[in-house]
Amino acid sequence: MSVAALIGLGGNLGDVRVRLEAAIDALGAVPGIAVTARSRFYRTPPWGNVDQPDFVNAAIAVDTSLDAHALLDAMLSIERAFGRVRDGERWGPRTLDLDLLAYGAAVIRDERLDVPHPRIPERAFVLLPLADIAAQATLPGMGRVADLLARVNVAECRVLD
Ligand code: A4P
Ligand code: MG
Repeated sequence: MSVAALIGLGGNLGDVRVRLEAAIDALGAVPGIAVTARSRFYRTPPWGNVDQPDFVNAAIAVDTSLDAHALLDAMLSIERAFGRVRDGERWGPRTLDLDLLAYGAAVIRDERLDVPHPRIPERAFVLLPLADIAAQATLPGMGRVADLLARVNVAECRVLD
């Protein structure tokens, strides 16, 4: 059985776009993960801790035979492989951040996973790329991506060509 999942990608240190492309390829190479759609790349102002460089963000859709925790493990090992350094600063600069935004229609709240990712509705940097690939998708408990996007400020976000 395969499940359609949505993954957000971001980073703001080094050549982020090249790294995001490579991370998407690496995800697609994992047995049990097939990339089915990818968004454009966006330059976005930092959210949370604003005293850091702009981010590049994107989103992909995958079909996966992995359960949600195994998918998270694959994402975390790709983050590590691409050199993310966790210095404990929440919302601080990072080379690569992969968030599991949605896993089918599942609602998961345990010590390792919060799905749908709880901060999606307040984040233009997630919703803008997500709308490229899943505008009509309904996130459990949150609503339709296009409706959520209409409620956030995207003024300072730019598509990269
Ligand atoms: N975890 C729980 N739920 C999930 C999920 N749905 N997806 C757990 C991924 N991980 C999930 O993650 C810590 C732990 O969260 C994981 O080991 C997993 O078990 P983390 O990535 O180290 O935490 P974090 O990223 O430092 O914190 P947080 O709150 O997840 O930050 P975000 O949400 O990743 O935000 N501004 C712009 N413009 N663009 C960005 O991409 N990103 C951040 C980071 C801040 N500001 C940004 C951006
Ligand atoms: Mg994260």
